[in-house]
Amino acid sequence: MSAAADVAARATAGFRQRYGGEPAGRWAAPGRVNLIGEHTDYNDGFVLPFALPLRTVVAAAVADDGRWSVWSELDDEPVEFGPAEADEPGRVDGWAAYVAGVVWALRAAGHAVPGARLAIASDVPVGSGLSSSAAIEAAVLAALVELGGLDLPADRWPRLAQRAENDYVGAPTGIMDQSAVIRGRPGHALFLDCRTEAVELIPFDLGAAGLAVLVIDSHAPHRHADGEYAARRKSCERAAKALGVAALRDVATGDLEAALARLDDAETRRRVRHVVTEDQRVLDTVELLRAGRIRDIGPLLTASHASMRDDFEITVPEIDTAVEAALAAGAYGARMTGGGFGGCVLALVDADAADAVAAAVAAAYADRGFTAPGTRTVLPAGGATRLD
Ligand code: GAF
Repeated sequence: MSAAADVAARATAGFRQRYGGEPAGRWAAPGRVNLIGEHTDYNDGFVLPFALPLRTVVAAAVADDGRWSVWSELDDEPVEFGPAEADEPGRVDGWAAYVAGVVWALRAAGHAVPGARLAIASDVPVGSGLSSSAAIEAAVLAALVELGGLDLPADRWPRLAQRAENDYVGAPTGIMDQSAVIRGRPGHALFLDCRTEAVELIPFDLGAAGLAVLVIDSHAPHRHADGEYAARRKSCERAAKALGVAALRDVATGDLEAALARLDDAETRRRVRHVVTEDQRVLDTVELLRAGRIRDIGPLLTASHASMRDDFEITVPEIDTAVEAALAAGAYGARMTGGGFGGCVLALVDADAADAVAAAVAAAYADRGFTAPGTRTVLPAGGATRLD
């Protein structure tokens, strides 16, 4: 059985075991990596993520009592909640908060959400920075929209799922992850303008170019990731205010030096420099990909990493070690992907060199006494969908 079929079978088996009977359908949403454009989304800037072939599957059916019951492989017993808990952000916590958050966001937008029984299985690793939470949000959203016959076109799902995360769960994230896992398409990276939500699918045919993206899970524990993320976001918002712009996206690359000269503390200058240069690197990467020059994006990926390490200060030793080892082993470029303080690194490599690069990273980890990394090659996959 393929990995995708296996996770779907696990969701169905979970449904039958917990609730009895058959689900009305199964809906899936993937994890994501971000090729480039980190911490630019909440600055109204540009990102270039793609959906992963790792998926979360929800097997679901309407519940006539108007309540929600949700089981996942992460727990033995289902979590249950009704409209009262769903309408009060924070009342449901843990992984089930992402489900309650979607119910809340739908109801807050005026939709008549049907009660439902849901069973969730997933191949998206939790805590690796591959957006396991956005995958849950998107799969549950797809299920509830269809079960309830709700009038909600898919291009409005990312903002709604983001509200679930921001306002119900309480994580001040941007719109990248939800967009990637909903709007991603096979063979393409998703070039997203986070201000307008305009999307362009950029062909990213690694196989035809003899290339691979190696995703290296640093297995580094997330250290204070939530607080540090919120602090970075606040710092960017303060800087935008000080510069008299709506968001840092409005600082043009050519105006960066003048803008930096107007800021009086060095840390804020570093934060602003990261965001403004990172937006430009996304645009440059898109230009190269449009021209079919995939290998040439390598230096931009590596420059993005240096900017996250030195200016945004969101990397950790395990992450920097993975990047350095991958580059030393011949990767065209490598960078941390996601919010930071752990999570994954991606490296652009020749397909036939992927194993050697993975082995070099593992050896560097062993030398430094780090927990062994996880490695896998990935291709861009499709976004949230109904399976059957
Ligand atoms: C996390 C957030 F959820 C995204 O919105 C984004 O800000 C990312 O970190 C950093 O680019 O994944």
